[in-house]
Amino acid sequence: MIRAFVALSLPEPVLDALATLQQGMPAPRVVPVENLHLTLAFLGEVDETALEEAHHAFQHIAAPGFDLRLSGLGMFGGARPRALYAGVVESAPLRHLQGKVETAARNAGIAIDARRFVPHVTLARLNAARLDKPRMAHFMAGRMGFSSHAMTVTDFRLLRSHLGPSGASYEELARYPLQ
Ligand code: 3AM
Repeated sequence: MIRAFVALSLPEPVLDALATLQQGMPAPRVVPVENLHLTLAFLGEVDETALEEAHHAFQHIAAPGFDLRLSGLGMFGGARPRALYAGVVESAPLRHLQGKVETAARNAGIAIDARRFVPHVTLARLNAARLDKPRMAHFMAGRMGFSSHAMTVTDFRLLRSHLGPSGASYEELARYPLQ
């Protein structure tokens, strides 16, 4: 079985801005800069045949390239925060592409989470029990105005996730150009 997901990679200037944003973050597990990405669909643990089929479907996705900008900060998990992320400025072409990726994966027999897509770039994973809430609130308040440069999205990627004791490492399996 292969643990895989589909994501957008981020250009160097945006990665630099996110690395700066991560400085001093009161979080136990800050995502290493080489792992920062914008997930379009988490495929989960899939067998090679299903992945091959999904890959074939992704190759046939026709969608235009587009510009995107990251903005603001948010947390997932409600009362039990589990991740801190950079938000994404609302983008119809991003939603269009994400919908196509999700449909292609489903048509290949892969069960995708039915929850509404919330575009984000995870910056740190949190431990709710050990979170210093006042410190985090202060950290976030000072950085809510965060905004990245616009970036041009020209492709999306199929990534394999290797889980290890020191966190995940990602391996690029395929790259799909946009029009
Ligand atoms: O884009 P981020 O980093 O937020 O959290 C995992 C990561 O998302 C997510 O897939 C991305 C690549 O690992 N992920 C992991 N397990 C998941 C699951 N069971 C999941 N997303 C949904 N359901």
